[in-house]
Formats: sequence, structure tokens, C-alpha cells
Amino acid sequence: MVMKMVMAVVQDSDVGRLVEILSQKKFGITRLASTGGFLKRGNTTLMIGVEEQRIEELLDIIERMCRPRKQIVTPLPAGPADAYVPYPVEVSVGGATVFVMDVERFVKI
Ligand code: 2BA
Repeated sequence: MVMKMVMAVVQDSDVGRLVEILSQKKFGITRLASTGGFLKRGNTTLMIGVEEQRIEELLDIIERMCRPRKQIVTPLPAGPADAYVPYPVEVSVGGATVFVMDVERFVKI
């Protein structure tokens, strides 16, 4: 059985429903509290160890449950204070950022 490790960074607002459906479908999940480097806001990283043949099923579910959203960010000042104009910028976050990795060995002890 070939295993893969999927690490999916998802928005907190999507994670509850996503974890529920993945658990129902018997995917094994570890949920990690994480923080985005750019927005410096909380998000959630799911570690999901999965058989290679279930990868597409998993990606389909993630795609269905995770929606892109707009977030407004006000950049922090950088440089001289009198030159700083704090205007908000809109960024689009998500649906999900997903990494699929090979697993050399998988053991439960
Ligand atoms: P954040 O780093 O907080 O990024 C949130 C959103 O801000 C990103 O959404 C992107 O639209 C925007 N963004 C990020 N860096 C930017 C920059 N230097 N300039 C302008 N806009 C920027 P997503 O791309 O959907 O990413 C959502 C979250 O996924 C990220 O939160 C981060 O936690 C994670 N992520 C994204 N790419 C990653 C990567 N290559 N490696 C590890 N984690 C990643």
C-alpha cells in the first residue's frame, strides 16, 4: 500500500465542516493550529496520511468544502512615519493550499 502525506492549509471558517466530512469518510486527520506568514492570522493545517488511490477523492472534497474569500489587510508602516499612508488592500485567501508528499514509511506502534 503506497501512502502519501497531504498537508492542507485551510481557513478556520471552513475547517469544521471539512473535518467532519473527512472523518465520516474515514480519512485519518491531525489538525494543527497555524498562522499565515502574510496575514499573520490564524488558519488550520491538516495533516492527512492517505493511500495513494484516495488522493483524488480527498482533493475533490477539499475543493468542494474550501471557498476562496476576500480579506482586507492594512499594511503595517515600513519606513518614515510621515510617509506612511495606511490604505487597506484586498487579498484573496484560499480555498486551500495543498502539498502532496511521498511517505517513505508509515508505521503505527
Ligand atoms: P498567508 O500567508 O496569511 O496568506 C494569505 C493570502 O495572502 C494568500 O492566500 C495570498 O492571497 C496573499 N499573499 C500571501 N503572500 C503574499 C505576498 N507576499 N504578497 C501579496 N499577497 C500575498 P493563499 O495563497 O490562499 O494562502 C493561504 C495560506 O496558505 C497562507 O496564509 C499560508 O498560511 C499558506 N500558504 C500559502 N502558500 C504557501 C506556501 N508556498 N508554503 C506554505 N504555506 C503556504
